Amino acid sequence: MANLILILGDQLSPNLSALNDADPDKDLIVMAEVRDEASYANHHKKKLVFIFSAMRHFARELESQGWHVIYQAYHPGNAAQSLEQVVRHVAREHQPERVITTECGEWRLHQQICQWHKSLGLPVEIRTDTRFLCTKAAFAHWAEGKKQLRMEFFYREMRRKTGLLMTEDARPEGGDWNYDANNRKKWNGQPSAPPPFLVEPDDITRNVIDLVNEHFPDHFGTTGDFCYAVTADQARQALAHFIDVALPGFGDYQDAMSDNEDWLFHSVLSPYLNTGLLDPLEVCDAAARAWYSGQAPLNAVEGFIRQIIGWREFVRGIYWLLMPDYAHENRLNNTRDLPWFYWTGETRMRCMHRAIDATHRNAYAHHIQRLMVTGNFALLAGVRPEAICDWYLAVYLDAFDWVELPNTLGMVMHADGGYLGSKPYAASGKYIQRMSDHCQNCHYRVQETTSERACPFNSLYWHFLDRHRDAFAANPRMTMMYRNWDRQKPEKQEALLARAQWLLDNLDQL
Ligand code: FAD
Ligand code: DLZ
Repeated sequence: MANLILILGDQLSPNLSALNDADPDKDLIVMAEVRDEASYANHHKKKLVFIFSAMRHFARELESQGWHVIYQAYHPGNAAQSLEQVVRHVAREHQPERVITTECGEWRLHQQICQWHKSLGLPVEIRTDTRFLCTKAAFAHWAEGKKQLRMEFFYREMRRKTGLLMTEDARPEGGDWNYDANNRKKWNGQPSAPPPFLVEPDDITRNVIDLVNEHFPDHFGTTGDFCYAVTADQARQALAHFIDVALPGFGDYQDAMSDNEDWLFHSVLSPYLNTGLLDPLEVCDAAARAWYSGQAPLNAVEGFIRQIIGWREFVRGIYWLLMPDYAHENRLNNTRDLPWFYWTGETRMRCMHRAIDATHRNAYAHHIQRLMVTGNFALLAGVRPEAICDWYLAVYLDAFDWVELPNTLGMVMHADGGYLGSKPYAASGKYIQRMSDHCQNCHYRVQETTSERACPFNSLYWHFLDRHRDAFAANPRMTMMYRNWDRQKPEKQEALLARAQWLLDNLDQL
């Protein structure tokens, strides 16, 4: 036996670097469903089903290509309940020369794997994850010496590097790098929201659903109506479906929210990208082709590609550049616990209820729900970054530390001082009213600020600005907000702060 190749649950790619130069006749692949990985967060039941089922399908595919795969299916009675224990058992039995793996996506696990050579008494080779456009080293090089790291400039580098939406003389197609200003329409029901892409669970998935229901009954969410892709072929069909039916509206309605529609014009491809079922360049190429063939407008295609080669790569770069200290940042000194309704959805705030309810049913909420509803509320309420990060890591199908942490701690909570945005995304109920129809169905009144039925986001927004004056008053992008606050009469300010304080003291009753 030559090498033991460990493939993790989010490394389901045939071109994984750990498989480079491997020999199916000699080398052994190990994959394992283990309690330690399944239980370190309160993972949504659908996330567990998705990862276990996709792992099982991938293992079967490797076997059909002639690989020798040792696969541990989850069982609470398994002797090995961590990846290290599984690798140790297999290594004892098969005596490999070394262990090979691709760098993982979490600091926690990465630190463990870096120590395995000691506990296993074997060399452990950790290879670069080539499924990203920008390696950790390349990002660190780009960041070096810069006063500020801004996604927009990083994104332009990635456009140049990939040639995506670039003219032959190296200029951005259409003349501009970014068409975001066109991407802020409210959705009023027209054009109608495209149907989601659904996959009927096969025997493998049905078995995993039973397993998760039996062994993880207390985890968040439900396994009911599981309809996600679990193979690369199915994920490619999901991509084709998105390009055909949703991409044309993606740009216009990217920031819109609806009281009735869960998915709107979003791609729902992040789980497949993050587990390796889809390759980011393949996805971006498909979108770019849709523009060149006239199937989708430039604001949609550019916006979509920016999310993938811009934001997705940028947050990963930030994560590896700043960990492990990054996870403990709390620059706004927040101390509040997460309100309980994040787990139950039982709140009379309609936008929060709808976002949490969708999350509970689907293990999915789109970006604006995550950023401007559940995220915005946690920011305004001063929730501890660790508490809200744990929630986001648990509840979404696509959640892995490298992408969840910077989005939550950085973009939403501004706990890192501003790597992900030059000002916090704090907003009052007006924003939610402008971008959705939630407020029409809400117990609270978005036009009111200090009454008993006033939308909680309103006074909490002013309270947030007031209590963080020292941190933000000098920020040129926030001058107008502070001017608006200062213009209000002292009695009004007092009433707003009193209402906000009552809300903060009674968060669980909202
Ligand atoms: P679309 O709207 O269709 O976007 C296309 C693709 O762009 C996505 O599939 C995703 O791969 C990428 N993308 C878009 N925005 C981002 C972003 N900000 N960061 C990284 N990639 C992005 N995304 C995750 O993949 N995993 C997470 O754990 C995660 N946690 C988040 C937590 C918070 C608080 C916020 C505000 C955002 C988070 N995001 C996360 C980013 C974004 O919300 C999701 O990528 C997106 O909602 C996934 O749905 P979609 O595939 O339909 O995306
Ligand atoms: C998230 C997750 C879960 C729930 N279960 C497993 C598992 O049983 N086996 C495995 O190899 N990986 C799992 N993962 C993913 C890891 O916890 C971890 O997030 C990623 O491998 C980091 O790259």
